[in-house]
Amino acid sequence: MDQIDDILNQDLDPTETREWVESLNAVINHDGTERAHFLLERMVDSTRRSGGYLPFDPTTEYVNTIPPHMEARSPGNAAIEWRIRSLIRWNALATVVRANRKPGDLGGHISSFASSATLYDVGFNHFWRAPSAEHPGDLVFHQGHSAPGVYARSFLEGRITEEQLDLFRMEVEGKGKGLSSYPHPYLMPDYWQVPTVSMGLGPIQAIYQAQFWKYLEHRGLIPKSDRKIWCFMGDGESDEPESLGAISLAGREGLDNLIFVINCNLQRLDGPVRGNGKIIQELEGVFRGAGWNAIKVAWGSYWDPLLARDTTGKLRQLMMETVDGEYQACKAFGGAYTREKFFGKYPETAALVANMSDDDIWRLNRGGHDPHKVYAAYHAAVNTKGMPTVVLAKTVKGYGMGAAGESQNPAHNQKKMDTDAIRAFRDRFNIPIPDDKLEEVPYYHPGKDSEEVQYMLERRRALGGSLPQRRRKSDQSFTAPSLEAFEQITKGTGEREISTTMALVRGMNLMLRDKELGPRLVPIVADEARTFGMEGMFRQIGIYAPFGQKYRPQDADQLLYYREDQKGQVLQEGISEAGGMSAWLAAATSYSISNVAMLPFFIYYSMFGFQRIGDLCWAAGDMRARGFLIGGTAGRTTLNGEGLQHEDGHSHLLSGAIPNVISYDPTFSYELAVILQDGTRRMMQEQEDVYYYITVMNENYAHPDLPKGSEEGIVKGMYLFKDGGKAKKNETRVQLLGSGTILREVIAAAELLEKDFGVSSDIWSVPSFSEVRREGFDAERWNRLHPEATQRVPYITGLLGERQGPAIAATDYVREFADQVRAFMPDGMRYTVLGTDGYGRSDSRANLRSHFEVDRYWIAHAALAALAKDGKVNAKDVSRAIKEYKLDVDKPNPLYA
Ligand SMILES: Cc1ncc(C[n+]2csc(CCOP(=O)(O)OP(=O)(O)O)c2C)c(N)n1
Ligand SMILES: [Mg+2]
Repeated sequence: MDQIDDILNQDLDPTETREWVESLNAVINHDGTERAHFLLERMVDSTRRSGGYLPFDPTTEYVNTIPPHMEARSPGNAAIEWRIRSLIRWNALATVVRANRKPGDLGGHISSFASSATLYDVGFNHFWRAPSAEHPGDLVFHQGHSAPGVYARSFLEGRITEEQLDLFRMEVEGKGKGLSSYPHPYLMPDYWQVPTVSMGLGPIQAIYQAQFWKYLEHRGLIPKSDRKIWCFMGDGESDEPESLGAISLAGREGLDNLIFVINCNLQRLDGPVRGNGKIIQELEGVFRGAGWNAIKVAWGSYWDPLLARDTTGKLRQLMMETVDGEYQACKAFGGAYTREKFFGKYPETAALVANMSDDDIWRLNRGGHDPHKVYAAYHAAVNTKGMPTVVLAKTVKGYGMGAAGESQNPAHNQKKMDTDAIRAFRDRFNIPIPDDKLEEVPYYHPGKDSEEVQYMLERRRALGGSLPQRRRKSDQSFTAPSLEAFEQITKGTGEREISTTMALVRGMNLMLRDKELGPRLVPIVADEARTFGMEGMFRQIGIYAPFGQKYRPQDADQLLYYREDQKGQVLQEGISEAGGMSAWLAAATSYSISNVAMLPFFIYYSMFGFQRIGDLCWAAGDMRARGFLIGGTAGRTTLNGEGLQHEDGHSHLLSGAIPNVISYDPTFSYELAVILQDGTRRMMQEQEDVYYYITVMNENYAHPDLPKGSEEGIVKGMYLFKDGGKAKKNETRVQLLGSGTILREVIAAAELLEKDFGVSSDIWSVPSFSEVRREGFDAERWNRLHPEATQRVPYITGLLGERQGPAIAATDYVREFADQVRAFMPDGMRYTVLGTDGYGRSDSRANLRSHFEVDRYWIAHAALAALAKDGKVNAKDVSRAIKEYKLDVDKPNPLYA
């Protein structure tokens, strides 16, 4: 940077410089700025060609990007809008302060919204369209901590009652009327559309939403429109890798339906965001470099005359030199301080404010608090073509809170205000609350017929209705294909060996053939389509490319060539699981956000799913996403050669923790078919707000036919795969349970037990230990609450109730996974769980299964050990198994190995 500054700041011949600048000004006046820009680019090109080193300077002066004479003027009534904004500010503050006076330590935030009130108001009053017959509606990602301000607006609009404001953060007591702490569609399904409070998730989702809207347009699923996505975020939030990690995609794909508004109040939770630098400049450089249109809104209108009088350029220089920590101090300490420490630095700048009072200096506002500047920026943003826009608005954290928080380091968590601070706030915003009522901090509503409310309502009517609002169901439902349509994968494969991954791809292909549903499928990959054998889809349905394929692909003469297409159906998101997941989220919530139900499949390495992008998966539940997440190459020992970082033995524990995720670990292709069919029915036909996590494996083996009548059990998560028949008297019997590929080891263990020890088995396939556990606890809870009613029998208890012997479960997941159902084992039935606890490593599947003690021998041995404990066989039999199966009893526990 120093080098750039040196080069740019050296002036060998100021007179010559002035002449050039004058010529340029002449061009600007005569032919406009675009012509001037053209000439400059030509000159830069010419210098470069002569070998000149021209460093790229990604930033511009520290002033507003839009000069005053280019500002679009707001058609609104500025005075009424100020009144409305003040009322909203007051009610937001009252909501939080009152909540904090209640028992329960409810918390809440004032200072984030205090800094962004104008940024929201201008949007609500003039830009954001609700869905209506005329328009599909914009989508706004609100900064999570600004929620009280959004509620306060809805209160004035009459959508939220005073009683509800008093139930802020009291969603249990509120029984459906409470207001959630932050935007949560799960808890307020008619209101919030997107959850944002986990920093970074809003911005990355917004980018992929914008991409997905273009995708829907290109594929002809929605008409082209000028609808926009507005994403608000904090300047501190921009440090999250998710916030900025995908911005180059938006630039590359020219997402002009996307607008970021970054509330640059220069502070985060603990203190300054860039005390020793300037966050706005930094972000400007980053976004411009990524192909965005960056609009800085640093200074409010009161600065315009000063800047106009800054003929020496000293004020601009000072603005550039001053760091954010100092800017923050100016707002904290007031006009006199600012005169001395800021303007006082140079005689020229001191002179500029010599005739102004300290109060006048204090009133020199920041751009983000000036509705005119904000309007102009938004106006430019919505009219920008071919690129996304970021509005970098400079604001004051805790604006209006005075000594109670304004520009103070601890402002973020300030939620209590004493009566003096509240009085000052009331006076500053002119709220008609009498002194004797101040103590209560009452809400203030000017009445439905007041000028303010009428104005607000008229504005919202003109923009299609109130916001936020969320659609619960899409108008169109789809009939899921019947199970017969999946015949190719419900039928056994005979001798042929395939993996469940291949079965899944076949299943998707069968669904793609469905005339109605097929076009709604959205296959999503993060550069792993070949890993999962999906490359056939490249040619067949094409890879989405917003500008089409501009080159002849290297493999063009092959059948399955790499075909990119503007109408492509596959979303290839490159090596970004967060990107793939965000795209999936956009598709999975399209039923709500665009009234176009889609059925996304995101297929990824299971290890890089819930573990790596778990917070997005959690947000997916919050958003009531519907779709399939497919954890490929799953299982700690099934993905054999890849080793510790790749071998997943726990993603099911993570997915199982998300309430509306239905998880399965199927073994056979027919199980997968039943799950796909049922999932499609629930999500696309019944429009249930659930999503599916299915693990599929890359081990090839033969698959049997769908056993008659097993469909219901598969869906419930457990069914009898092989009945050992009616147990004879004195027969030794075990119950063997398993899922995924390890079920095959379980089946083999049953043969060993029969052959070597005369022990017979009933074999249970348990495609979802997680669902079986949920049902079990649900029944148990119900029974506890209804002690005198006929008691419910948990599903698994019922299945195993009449059966004999100890039960042994083995899976390719950690023990906890199969252990989930322990509580529901019939009384007296011993339960042993084998699993793959410990770090994975690379080796053959056989060696890994031996290492983790989940192969047929270890399972047979565990069964005998359990039988011995039950007194059904002797300890000697167990020793014989150890010897015959060559089990190393001294090997370390794989958990610690
Ligand atoms: C992922 C995540 N980490 C931490 C937090 C806790 N947190 C909430 S607000 C905040 C500071 C936000 O600062 P900024 O983004 O600048 O927003 P502002 O309130 O200043 O507008 C933090 C750290 C969070 N919500 N999400
Ligand atoms: Mg901030």
